[in-house]
Amino acid sequence: MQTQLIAALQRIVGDNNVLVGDATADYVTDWRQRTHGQALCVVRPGSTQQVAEVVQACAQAQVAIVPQGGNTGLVEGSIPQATGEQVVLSLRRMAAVRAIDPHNMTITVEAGVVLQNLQKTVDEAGFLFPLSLGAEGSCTIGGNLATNAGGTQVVRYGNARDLCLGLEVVTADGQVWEGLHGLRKDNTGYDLRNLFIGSEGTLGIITAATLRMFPQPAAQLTAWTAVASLEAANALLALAHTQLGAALTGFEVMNQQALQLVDKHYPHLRVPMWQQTPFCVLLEASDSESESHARAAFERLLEAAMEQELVVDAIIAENLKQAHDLWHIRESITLAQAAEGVNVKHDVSLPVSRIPAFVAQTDAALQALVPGIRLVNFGHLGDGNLHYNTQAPEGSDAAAFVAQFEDAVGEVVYQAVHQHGGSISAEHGIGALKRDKLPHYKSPVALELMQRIKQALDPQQLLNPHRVLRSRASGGEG
Ligand code: FAD
Ligand code: S2G
Ligand code: ZN
Repeated sequence: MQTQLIAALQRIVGDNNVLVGDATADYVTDWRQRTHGQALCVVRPGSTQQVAEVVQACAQAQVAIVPQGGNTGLVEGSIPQATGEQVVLSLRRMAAVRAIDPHNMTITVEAGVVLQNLQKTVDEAGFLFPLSLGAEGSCTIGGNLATNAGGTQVVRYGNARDLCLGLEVVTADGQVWEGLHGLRKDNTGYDLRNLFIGSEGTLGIITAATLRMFPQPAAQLTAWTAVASLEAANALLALAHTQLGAALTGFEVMNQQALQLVDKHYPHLRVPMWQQTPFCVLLEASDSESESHARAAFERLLEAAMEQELVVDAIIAENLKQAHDLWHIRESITLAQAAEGVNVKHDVSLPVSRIPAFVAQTDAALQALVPGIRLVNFGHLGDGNLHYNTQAPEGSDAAAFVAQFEDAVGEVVYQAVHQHGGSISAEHGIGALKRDKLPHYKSPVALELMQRIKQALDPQQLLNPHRVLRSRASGGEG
C-alpha cells in the first residue's frame, strides 16, 4: 500500500519531488534538535492543485500528512512522528507572489514564501510588511499563519492573524477553499479564515494568503536602555504608550543572564550595558512624521524616564545600521542559548501588570527546585509575552538537566502562569510539546468544542494527528 502511495505521489509531483530515506533528513528533525521523526516520504508539491491531489491520494490510502513550511517551529508540530508512516507535505516550493494591489494595500502570495523574502518584496513595492521574528530567514508565511506567529512588532501591528485578509486552503478531503479576497469587512457566515489561522496544520493546509501591507514609516527610532527592575520596565512601557501613542512599534525586555550568553558566544556584538542592571529594554518607535519630530518625541520620553529613574542608562541608535545591530543582539538570544546547550523553553503570556510578581515568584521557586539553575528571561514585554527559558547550572550537563528537570520546571512555570491569569502558549502554539498540558489549562467546554471542530473538518484524523489535541480516533502516541 505504501509503495503504491509513493508511486501515486510521484505521478502527481514528479519523482524528484518525492524524497525518501536519507534525503528526508532536513524535514524530520525539529529546529531545537530535540525531537527526531521518521517520514514515509517527503512530498513537495508545486501548486495548489498538486496539494489537493496529494491530500486525496493520502486520504484514500489513510496515510496522515504533516504540513511543513520552514521547520522553525518550536513545539514539535512540524515534523513527523517516529513511526515512518506519515507523509511530510512541504510547501517550500510554492513561493510565488500572485498579486500586489497597491491601492488596496494588499499582496497575495503562496504559503511557501519565506518571510524575509516577503518583507523585501513588499518593501520594493514601497510598503511595509511588519511581521518580524528571529527565524524570518527561513520560516514561511504558511507556517506563520498556521502558528499565528507574533514576533517583535505585535505591540503595534498585531499577530499574523491581524495581518491576513484572505486564505486559500486545501481541506482534509482534498477540496480547495478559495477565500483569497482582500476585504477588510466581510460578515458572511462563520469566520473560516480565523479558524484555519493558528490551527497548526490540523484543520487544513494553507496554500496562499492575501496579506495587508502598511505605509513605510518616515522615521524609525530605536533605543537600548538599562532598567533596574521589571516594575521599572513596566512603568517605562506605560510612559512610552502615553508619550508615543500608536508610534510605539516594539518593546522587548532581556534579563542579564540572557545577555550574558549573547556576550559569551558572540562577543563581537558588543552587548551594551548588560552588566549594569538586572534588565535591559530595547524599544522602537516609527512615525509618519519627520525624523526630527520623531526624534524629539523619543528624546522627551527618555529624558522623562531618566528623571523618574525608570531608566539608569540609555542610548538612541544614531542610524539604521546601529538600530539593526541592537536588534541583532536581541534576536541572537535564542542562538546563544542553543550554543550554550539544549535548554527548556517557555513561551508564555500574562497581563503585563502581573509579570513582575510572576517572575519574582517563579525565579524563587525554580532556584529552590534546582539550585544554580540559569533563568534566561526575555521577550516581547510590550504584549505581555515572555520567553521564560531555563539553562542547566553553569558547568553541569545540559542534556541531563533537561532530562531530569524539564517536566518539573514546566509544572512550576505553567502553574504560576495560570495562577496569574496567563497563557501557556503566547505565540509558538501547542504542537505535540504542550498537547498534554493543554487539558490542565483549558476548560472542558473549550476542549470539547475544539475536538468537535477537529472531528468536523478532519474526521479521518489525517492532518497532523496528535498535534494540539490528542486524536479521538486513537489514543496513540503523539
Ligand atoms: P513550520 O515549523 O514548518 O510549521 C509550524 C506549524 O505550522 C506546524 O504545526 C506545521 O504543521 C504547520 N504548518 C506549516 N506550514 C503550513 C501550511 N502551509 N498550512 C498549514 N499548516 C502549516 N515564533 C514567533 O511567533 N515569534 C518569534 O519571535 C519567534 N522567534 C523565533 C526565533 C527562532 C530563532 C526560531 C528558530 C523560531 C522562532 N519562532 C518564533 C518560532 C517559529 O519561527 C514560528 O512558529 C514560525 O511561524 C514557524 O514557521 P515555519 O514556516 O517554520 O513553520
Ligand atoms: C523570540 C524565540 C524562541 C525562544 O526570539 O522571540 O520567540 O524561546 C522567541 O528562544
Ligand atoms: Zn518570541
